[in-house]
Amino acid sequence: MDMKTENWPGTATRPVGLIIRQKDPNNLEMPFDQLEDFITPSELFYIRSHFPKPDLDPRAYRLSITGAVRNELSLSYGDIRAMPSRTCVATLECAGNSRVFLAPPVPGAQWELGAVGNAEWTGVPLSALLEAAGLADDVCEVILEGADRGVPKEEPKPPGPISYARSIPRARAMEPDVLIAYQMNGQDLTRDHGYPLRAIVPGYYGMSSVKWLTDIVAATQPFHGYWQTSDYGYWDDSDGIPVRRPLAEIKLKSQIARPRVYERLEPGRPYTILGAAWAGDTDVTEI
Ligand SMILES: Nc1nc2c(c(=O)[nH]1)N[C@H]1C(S)=C(S)[C@@H](COP(=O)(O)O)O[C@H]1N2
Ligand SMILES: [Mo]
Repeated sequence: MDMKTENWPGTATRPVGLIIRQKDPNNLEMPFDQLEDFITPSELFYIRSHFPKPDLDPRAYRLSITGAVRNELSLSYGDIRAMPSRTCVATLECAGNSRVFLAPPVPGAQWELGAVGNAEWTGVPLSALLEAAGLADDVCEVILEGADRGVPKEEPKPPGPISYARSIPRARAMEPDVLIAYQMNGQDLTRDHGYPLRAIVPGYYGMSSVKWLTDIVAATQPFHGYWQTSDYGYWDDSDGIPVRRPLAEIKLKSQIARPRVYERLEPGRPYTILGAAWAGDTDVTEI
């Protein structure tokens, strides 16, 4: 990758900060033309929150593991920090990334290219907690629930406030890189990114990486919560009769960061095009 600044004279060489799509709750996107490295600096990492961010006191905080388990657990922040940790790099992309380019227009936050980022996450593998709790044989999904609450906007919507929650399949939950994370790029999570603890589900769109995680529930039936039916769901008609399914794996995608929109290139001068490509469960082998 060629990062020489003379290739992009109109672009600030320093990060200019996140682009505001919505304030309170914070929905901020990375100016994707500022792409520099494989790892997105935390201050340029997009923020996607459905409700105002909760202010959780790590001393009072508990993470509970309930549902179809042999031993229910209630862990403190200190308990989690004392467990063996794992660090892995994972891309988060909001399923609504690039929505602004859709024709006809689709309602929702009008993200351009920047609702995506790649960070190094540190935490405890979710599988370690599930093994300690002992999943019942018939558990099919694990529900991850956050502390943030509100009434969502899209129909059909619930009659009152609900907390943000998503489920992931049991097999995915047991994968070693699925983390209950407390650090992002070597620093404790900021409140916008889920302090004190969040899930990181590599390979899945960002909606599964539940922030401000307070409850893990082992379920013996598929979970049909709001964020996998009304929102972050799609119609799958591959079997003839369309059914509503939750979005899951990130699709293969590539984006060009530079040249930026309206950037003028000088004729006859070599120019290195810079961009990024990623995929959920498959590898990007060639661009
Ligand atoms: N509790 C909670 N977790 C959440 C959300 C939320 O609104 N509340 N938003 C989800 C969505 S849609 C995305 S794309 C990612 C964004 O993570 P980030 O804000 O750290 O970039 O968080 C997910 N986790
Ligand atoms: Mo998202």
